[in-house]
Parts: sequence; structure tokens; C-alpha cells
Amino acid sequence: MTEETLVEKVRDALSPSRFRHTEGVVKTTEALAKRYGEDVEWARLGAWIHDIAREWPIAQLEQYAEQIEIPSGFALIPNLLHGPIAASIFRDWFGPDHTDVENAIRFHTTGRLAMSKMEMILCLADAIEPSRQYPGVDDIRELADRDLTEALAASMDSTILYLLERHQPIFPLTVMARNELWERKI
Ligand code: DGI
Ligand code: FE
Ligand code: FE
Ligand code: FE
Repeated sequence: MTEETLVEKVRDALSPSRFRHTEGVVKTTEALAKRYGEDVEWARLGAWIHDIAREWPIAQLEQYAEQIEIPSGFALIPNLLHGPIAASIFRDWFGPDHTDVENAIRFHTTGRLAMSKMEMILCLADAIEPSRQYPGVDDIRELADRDLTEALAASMDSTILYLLERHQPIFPLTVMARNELWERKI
């Protein structure tokens, strides 16, 4: 599948505002891939597809999730399912030989332990693309240009804070990823 075809499929799947978010993620992913020496073309494809299932109704997410392998715990928080589902769609469309991009899509919401550069780039780009607005985002954008690990650790702090303030469940893998990223810095 070409990038052009993928973009049209993503446009069909998303509201205009989430499509704009995705365009921002593609731009930011490309900049980070160049900055940190990752494959720009594959990173862009991962960014285009990362939220393709984001607006599916919960019933559709859960039905699809039954057909594929879902990392443990993801099914408890429906908001986390769109990553693994998008990863599975990516594999269907682009084949089984791009597991690094596939995992970047799969774990873009949560992060995980021992993240690859590709995984870190997509996860961070999702959090800092130009249309994202939350307290501290500009500091994280600045950090992103200097230090990928520290920027991602800071963005996970911000996600965890956001969830705490709303009394939402916090996915343990995100906490483990966040701890490990800060440890890498010490
Ligand atoms: O898909 P996006 O909106 O671009 O962003 P995302 O994939 O990072 O996050 C999707 C949603 O999942 C967002 O509303 C925040 C939420 N989320 C992320 N991590 C956790 C979480 N929700 C819970 N309950 N627990 C988490 O650890
Ligand atoms: Fe997402
Ligand atoms: Fe995210
Ligand atoms: Fe996103």
C-alpha cells in the first residue's frame, strides 16, 4: 500500500479534528526521526495509522480485540485497545516484516519497558504534535529536541498526572515505562 492510499483510509476513519492531530503526529514524527536517526518513511507510515481505530465504538474495538493478540491488561481499559488494533491493521496492510513500527503503533498510548527509538519517537510525537495543548507541553517540546529519553519520561509524567487528577485507572506498564526512562537518565 502506498502512503497516499493509507492517508485516504485514515481520512475516512477519522473526524476532521483527529485527522488534523494525525497530520501533526506525522510532521512531528518525521522531525524526531530525522533528529534521532530513525527511518523517516516507515516512521511516517506508523504515525499515519496510529489512531485509525481511535473512533471505533467500544463494541467494535472489543470484537476486533477478540480476534488478535492483545498485550496483557490492555482490555481492562478500552481507551488502550486502539493501539494494538491499529498495529494489527498495519501488519495486514504492510506485512509481517516491520515489527518495530508495528510495536511503536501497538504501544503508542502506553509505552512499555525497553522501548526502541522508533517506539519512543511515535509515543512522544503523539504527545507533543502542534495541536496538543496541556500544561507543560512547550517545555516537553523543547526537551524533545535535546533529549528523546528525558522528553518521553516527562510526557509520561504529564499523562500520569492528568489521569491522577481525574481519578482514572493508571495502566501499570505506563508507570513501569516511566520509571525505567527516568532510570536510564541516572
Ligand atoms: O489517541 P490519542 O488521543 O491521540 O492519545 P493516546 O493514544 O495517547 O491516548 C488515548 C487515551 O487513553 C487518552 O484519553 C488518555 C488515555 N490513557 C492513556 N494512558 C492511560 C489512559 N487511560 C487510562 N485510564 N489509563 C492509562 O494508563
Ligand atoms: Fe492514540
Ligand atoms: Fe500518547
Ligand atoms: Fe494520537
